Amino acid sequence: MTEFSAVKESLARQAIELPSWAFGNSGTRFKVFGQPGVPRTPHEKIADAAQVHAYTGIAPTVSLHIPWDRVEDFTELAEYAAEQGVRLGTINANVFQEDDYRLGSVTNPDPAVRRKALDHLLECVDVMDATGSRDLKLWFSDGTNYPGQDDIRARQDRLAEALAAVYARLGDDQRIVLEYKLFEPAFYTMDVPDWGTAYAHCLELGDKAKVVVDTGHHAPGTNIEFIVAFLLRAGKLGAFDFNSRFYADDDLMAGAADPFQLFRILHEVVRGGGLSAEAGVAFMLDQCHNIEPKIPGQIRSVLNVQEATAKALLVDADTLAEAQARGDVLGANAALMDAYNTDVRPFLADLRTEQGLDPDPMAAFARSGYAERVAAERVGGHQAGWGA
Ligand code: LRH
Ligand code: MN
Ligand code: MN
Repeated sequence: MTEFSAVKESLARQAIELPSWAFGNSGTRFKVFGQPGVPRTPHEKIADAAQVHAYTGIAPTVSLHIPWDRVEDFTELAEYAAEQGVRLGTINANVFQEDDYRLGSVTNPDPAVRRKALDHLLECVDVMDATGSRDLKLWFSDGTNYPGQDDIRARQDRLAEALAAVYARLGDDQRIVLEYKLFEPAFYTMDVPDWGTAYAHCLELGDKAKVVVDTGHHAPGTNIEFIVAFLLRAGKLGAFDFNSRFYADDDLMAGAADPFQLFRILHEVVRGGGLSAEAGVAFMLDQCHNIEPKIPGQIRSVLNVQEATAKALLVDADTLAEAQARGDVLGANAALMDAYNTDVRPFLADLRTEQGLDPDPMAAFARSGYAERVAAERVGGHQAGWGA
């Protein structure tokens, strides 16, 4: 078994990006449950995200969603984030919440709607220039509900055209990260339904286009770690949207539904060198906390990803490779399971103490009184913009 001390350095460098929308009220299409103290502004979402970083030490950036987080002055928002001890990260474009997008955004049959959607994507690159963000995350709700509704090929052409226009606008250090999703809101075809489609478009675009793996966006039973291994090997894994699912795109806390799957994914990340800065993989959460308190929900999720990463780093790569080379099926499987079955929580608690953090972030946040304070100060918090 790999020594704990050997994994410390990698863990200390780990960074998990938080979604601003996880801090606002959210729900299903049946009900949004309001919670006391939820943020009313992008600034307040950032202040809440900074709490997660303060107690875990590994969540230094916040991802924005435009227009949910639109402000007059993004440079000022970036400065505010820095004052709170965090940075602004990925910019998520939103071309899925206007009546005009009923039949799609960049793949809409109407050129005027396509132009409007493209203008929004280009505006998001302007935002990135102001915030210093590297990545533009593109997820399209585009698709069709009925056979024959629109021409599948033509929609691919329109998609490729829009992506090329955004790609041409990117600065040298900026990237497109393209997210796929099997279904929803479209139920017959999605225009980017799977990693193969996303990968093909990214290949055509070039080096600054990579694929996003949102763990909730696959058919049940899909081997996500295979996709991760493939994309990393091809240099095309750009980012994760981590969350858990039992049924569809549930957006539950990462590692809650299937911690073993999260471990298997992170094992492939470690195996493929995906934790290194050079790999350029962004590790993000994409979650909504509909019934649980939001800041603790984010802290728990970050800790779940950290635990899975620690276990993945504990895999004895030599023992595993030797067993694989011998064709020792059970030995190889045992090498993996030994690491998964290790309780890393005491080790991570020690690591936090060494870093000057409280060993128990959940308890420390609860003791801090922050939740009570913002509940008293903030009245009329906003829905995150998702669900309902
Ligand atoms: C789509 C998605 C995408 C959106 C987010 C709110 O289901 O995963 O990443 O930006 O949810
Ligand atoms: Mn997502
Ligand atoms: Mn999703």
